[in-house]
Amino acid sequence: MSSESYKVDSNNIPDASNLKIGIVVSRWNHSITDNLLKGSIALLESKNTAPENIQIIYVPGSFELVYGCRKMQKKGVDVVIAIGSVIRGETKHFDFICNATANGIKDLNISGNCPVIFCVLTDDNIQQSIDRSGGKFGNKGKEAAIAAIQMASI
Ligand code: DLZ
Repeated sequence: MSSESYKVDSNNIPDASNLKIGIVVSRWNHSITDNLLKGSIALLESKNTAPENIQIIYVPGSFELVYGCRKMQKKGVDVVIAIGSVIRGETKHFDFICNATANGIKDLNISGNCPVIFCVLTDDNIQQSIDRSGGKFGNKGKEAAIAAIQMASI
């Protein structure tokens, strides 16, 4: 049985013209994270977020997203989106990076002053990442931006 994804009614996403959004982007697998970033920005702008209200920080890899997001939470934004792409290799590095990043971002949601959205692809191969960053399974950056608007509007 496949999982039941949550379908968003795009007419039902709140207006985002008053929101300040922080986006932290990992440079590792940058062709993927660039497309995720483009998806997020396009969605935010379609909901009227002004470009000057979108702050972007780049970090070297997904492991550094937690620190970058913690910095971003202190910049007075309403919500932070963490964008990364981890692709499984031959060693356990994948598991360490994924676990540390997910747990770190979870901790920021508990202790920080604004929500942090988890837009980190954790794929077995590059094709899965391409499919989810503007390919046949859509753009998870866009979905993350929708989640960001919803969380900031709570
Ligand atoms: C080292 C590493 C590896 C092997 N793979 C990835 C990856 O697939 N995606 C990613 O975002 N980062 C990777 N990194 C880099 C780590 O996230 C981190 O930047 C370094 O270990 C330095 O702390």
